Amino acid sequence: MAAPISLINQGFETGDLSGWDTIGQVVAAGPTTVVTNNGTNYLISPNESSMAFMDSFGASVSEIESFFGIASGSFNATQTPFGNSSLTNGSAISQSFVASAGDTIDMSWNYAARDYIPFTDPSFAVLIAPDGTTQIETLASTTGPGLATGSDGISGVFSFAEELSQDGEYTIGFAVTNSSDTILNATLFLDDAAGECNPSCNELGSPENPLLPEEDDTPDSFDFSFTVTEPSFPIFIDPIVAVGYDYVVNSGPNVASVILPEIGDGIFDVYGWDGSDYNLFLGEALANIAFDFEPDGVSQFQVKGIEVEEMLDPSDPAAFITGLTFVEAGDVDISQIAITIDTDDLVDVPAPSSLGLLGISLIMMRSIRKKASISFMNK
Ligand SMILES: [Ca+2]
Ligand SMILES: [Ca+2]
Repeated sequence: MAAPISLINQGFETGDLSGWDTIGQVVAAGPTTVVTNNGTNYLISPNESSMAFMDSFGASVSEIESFFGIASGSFNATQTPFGNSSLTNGSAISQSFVASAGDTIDMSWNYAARDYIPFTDPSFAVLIAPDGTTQIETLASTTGPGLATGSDGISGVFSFAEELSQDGEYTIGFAVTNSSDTILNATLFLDDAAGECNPSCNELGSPENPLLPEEDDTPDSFDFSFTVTEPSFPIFIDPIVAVGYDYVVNSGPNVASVILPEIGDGIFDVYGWDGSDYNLFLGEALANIAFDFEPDGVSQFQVKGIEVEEMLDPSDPAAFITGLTFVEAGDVDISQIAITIDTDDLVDVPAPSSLGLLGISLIMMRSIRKKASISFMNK
């Protein structure tokens, strides 16, 4: 049976690092203040009473690679495509465990840089599968890759969560490193779950860390699949901006409420499906306030009323982040389909279109052509 993996001392509540292997500067700690180069203080708090506190010194990067049993140069290889300077020293922690395919592993992390750009000082998650396949993910650094905190920045609490695909012994680990030099060490905090969040808890599906569409998306529809465990807790999804959206649950529980973002005047019109079109006006929704559907929820609805002037360059990756709650728990597959306006008609009522983003670029081309023909006629 697939299940969440429980690591030994996963929450560091023994008050020490028992169950874990470490190299470099790693300790179990209670609430900890990190003072950055510019004098900012970040107070990091554990979940319950203790967490792992990693400082980026005490071992060379090649020693850390040996510690994980991975090839020399593996960490730098994740940074050089971004033009970042070489990694120098740091610390790491790991634990091996036996998993079955389908099991999940989850650790909370929070990164704080003491250094400034261009010193990137990245932090990493490492996951080594039974067949030796090694995943090295950059969690955060001052510049990216990973979450870019900026100089002296902090990431806030994230979850590193993976579904495991193999049977056998895995190793999970984390590392934090300096780049270019060996001073102004970066910090990485680990725990089994988020403690007091500083500056925020960026759980997947939160407004700060919304679910992103699946990679094989068609341009006119953003498709999301996820599991609802707490139906009344909003899950936020983030497609590219448009002027309105249709939301269609392809499978899974009905939507109980929707939370729309602060875009334009922050007032939106919500329409229900009458069996052939979105003709049922359900009411006005205000930004950041949950709009509730009927008790059974709805499997599809439409949001209109995003101002025409908010229709920016379609290549602008501005976001329309939508929060959703559901009537019950379950796996959800939902599409968010862009609505476009034909600006040639100069009407202020959005017209639904299945063309989506493609439609926006076609409309832009058409209006350019129209301008050209007007200037021809004016000659
Ligand atoms: Ca803990
Ligand atoms: Ca540094």
